[in-house]
Amino acid sequence: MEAGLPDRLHHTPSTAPSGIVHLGLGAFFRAHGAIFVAEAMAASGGEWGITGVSLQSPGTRDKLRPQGWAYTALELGPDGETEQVVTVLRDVLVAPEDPQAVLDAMAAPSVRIVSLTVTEKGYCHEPSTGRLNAGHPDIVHDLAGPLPKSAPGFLVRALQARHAAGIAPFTVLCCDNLPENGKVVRGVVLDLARLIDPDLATWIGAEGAFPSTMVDRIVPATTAADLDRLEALTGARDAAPVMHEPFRQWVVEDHFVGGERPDLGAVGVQLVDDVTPFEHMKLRMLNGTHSSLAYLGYLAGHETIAEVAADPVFAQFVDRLWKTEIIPALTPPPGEDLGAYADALAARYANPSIRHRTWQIAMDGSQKLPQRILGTIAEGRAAGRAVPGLTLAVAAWMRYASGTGLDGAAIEVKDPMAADLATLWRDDPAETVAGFLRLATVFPAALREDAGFAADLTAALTALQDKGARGAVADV
Ligand code: CS2
Repeated sequence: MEAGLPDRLHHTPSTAPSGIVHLGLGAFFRAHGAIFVAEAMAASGGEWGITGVSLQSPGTRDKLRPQGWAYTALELGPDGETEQVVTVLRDVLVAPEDPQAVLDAMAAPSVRIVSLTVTEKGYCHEPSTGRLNAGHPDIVHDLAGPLPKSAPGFLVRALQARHAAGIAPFTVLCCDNLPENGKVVRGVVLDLARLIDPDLATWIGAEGAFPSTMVDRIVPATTAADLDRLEALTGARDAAPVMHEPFRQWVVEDHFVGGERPDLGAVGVQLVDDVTPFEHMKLRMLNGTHSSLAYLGYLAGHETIAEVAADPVFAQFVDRLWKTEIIPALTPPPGEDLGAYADALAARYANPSIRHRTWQIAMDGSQKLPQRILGTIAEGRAAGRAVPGLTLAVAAWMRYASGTGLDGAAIEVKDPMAADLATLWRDDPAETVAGFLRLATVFPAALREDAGFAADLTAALTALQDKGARGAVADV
């Protein structure tokens, strides 16, 4: 053990005011955006320390507080591990305990950016349309009083406080895996603001900034075994470290209120005018195959993506998804070669040091499928291109969402629509498919009304039942 290592986890945080408030302080942000911001400050200065906000539970705050908000980020390479201590957090707040403290932090003049990783479901929007779901219980709550629960509620009420105090709005920097994520969050914020105060909505629309971003780094959930391994490696017991792969990418539209942002360009962030082609590439090539491998791999008995990638039947399947079903529907972003991107993804999936559970990726399928898989299927079908692999992945999601695996074992389905989805399973695959295709918040109209798609999905579901997941994958 090196002398002094444990002390690094008893950091004394800076008392300088934060420049960023981050909503949704999960492992992903701590292993991605927070590290980029820390590096940008180290490279070029600026007061960009971060106040993290947990929107649900106090766990992360309670673990990080005794460490002065410092934590270890452990990079898991195929050939070894590298650790660094990240000290960019200045404070952590827990929204349900004190929503006013969160609003006060967001309304502080020093704060120029509010970034978010609140997962797809955190925007309270309808995945198939991108509009605010005004009937969402948290939105109903947020309309009824000034202390919000939802992420859109916090954004609108904090912007309202800034407007009243004559302070410029903050830039809203969405870092979730949604297509045109800046536009989505702008849309829900304006929809909600209009319901509260139309003048506020006009001000936000005119003065605010909602750059879209593409974020990428594989960050599996930290396990108890990780905590022990890290302690053996460093001699320090970190209560809340994060685990991540070496690869990282962040593409950001350079549109910030007053041009105020950390010097992200100095640390490898790609600042672009239009992030859309990068988002499509990443959401469809990475997340689309991640979800496909998660449902099919889980049903085949594979616990992690690395295990799936090591199975030659699945390796060939994912290669086919990229080359024949996904890439043909994409426009390459400037400077990217999609074939090389696919090869790099295959290597990232195969990294044996990353234990990314299929079950973790399978979560929240109803919120993820539209942008990851269903858009590619709809465009492929409209262009007369066969998409049997992605169709099989949708069938696997339906089986997964039924709550019972192909082996008859119960599945713990985590999804905001889990209860509804569980009622859709029938003995007759055609009836199951018909029930799922009525889900207007998940399936775009083009697929709901496509009898050919219903027939292909029914055949895929039948193949899964008859041949098992691995057998059906082998026969695509
Ligand atoms: C994964 C993503 O859990 C999931 O749904 O597909 O978290 C994925 O690992 C990241 O988007 C990679 O950047």
